Amino acid sequence: MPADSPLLQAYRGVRSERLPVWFMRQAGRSLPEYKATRAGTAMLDACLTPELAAEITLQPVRRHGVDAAIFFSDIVVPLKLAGVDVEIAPGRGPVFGRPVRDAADLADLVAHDLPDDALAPIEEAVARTVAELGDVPLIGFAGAPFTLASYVVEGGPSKDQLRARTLMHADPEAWRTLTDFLARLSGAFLAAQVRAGARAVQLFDSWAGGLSEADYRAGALPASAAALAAVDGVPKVHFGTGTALLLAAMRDAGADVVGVDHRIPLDAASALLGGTTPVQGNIDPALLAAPWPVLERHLEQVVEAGRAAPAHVLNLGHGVPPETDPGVLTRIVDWAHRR
Ligand code: 1CP
Repeated sequence: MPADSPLLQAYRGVRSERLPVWFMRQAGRSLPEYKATRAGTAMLDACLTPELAAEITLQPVRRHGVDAAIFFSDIVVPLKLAGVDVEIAPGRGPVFGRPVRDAADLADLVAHDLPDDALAPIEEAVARTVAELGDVPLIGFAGAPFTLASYVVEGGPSKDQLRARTLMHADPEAWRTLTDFLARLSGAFLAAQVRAGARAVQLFDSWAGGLSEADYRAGALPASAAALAAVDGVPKVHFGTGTALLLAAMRDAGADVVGVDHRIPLDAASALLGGTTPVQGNIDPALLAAPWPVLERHLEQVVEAGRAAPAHVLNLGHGVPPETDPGVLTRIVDWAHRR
């Protein structure tokens, strides 16, 4: 039964014989089979074609034998489904046709909504994936409102989310309207994935580390909590980068498990969490390209530090870099499972 899978046990705080492992961005450009499947199809079209999304989700499970699949999609998919003008520019990321720069832009954005059957392609893709996965659990995901807002306000990827952080302080009411809207969409996206068979969810607040704890608690946490509250009955993981000072606040948003990047050892992270919260992470993605003995020493340190937490799911501190040799990922999975 998937209920007994090592991943779901760890997410509930129970250690099993097997150290569960999966990789953020395990589907994607590190895999030749992904590049072949995606050839000639725009990113968001692939996300919205159930056969393609299911196939791409399954590829890293077949190849690496990881303990979880993560649904192949993107954090901006619910916005696209609500009719917002957004595309994913190859090699760049999400780009919005009408960035939110003034009150009229905001009013235009939040007038969008998800039509009743808008999430049908997501549910179909998840159902197809789950039917093929057997005992391996599928993790559903969504973007946290702060990270989504950073793209919506900037119009695309940005280094330091400057415009979003300005808006948060300059016009708290507009900020609240924007993040409430994004929380509704991300919450609906998570709920659709769980309805269709996802056994856990992860909320990605990749850029939350740009906020102080006070700003995080006032300006980001409430909307993230609303998104997480949209699902029930499955473990919830909350992840960001540069979040050493935010780990407890991110747990307080309603998470069962906290994802940790490579900038803080897992024992220190666990101490900040009071020693009671399962953790996920935190292999430094840079070491994937190092010689195996160097990487293996790092893996030993990560797993050793992870013993401080009630349970540990081995993962990277952020996504798989596209140039990664996929053989290294398979080797890490074998290493974790042989322990
Ligand atoms: O395998 C998996 O992990 C599932 C697929 C997945 C996930 C979880 C994709 C596919 N995107 C995401 C989430 C996502 N998208 C996040 C949160 C996770 C993270 O921080 O890595 C973020 C910030 C985005 C936004 C985004 N979409 C970016 C980042 C841009 C930036 O600001 O630096 C990019 C490059 C994309 C496009 C994208 N999404 C996913 C893939 C495989 C790609 C590349 C598309 C391509 O050109 O092939």
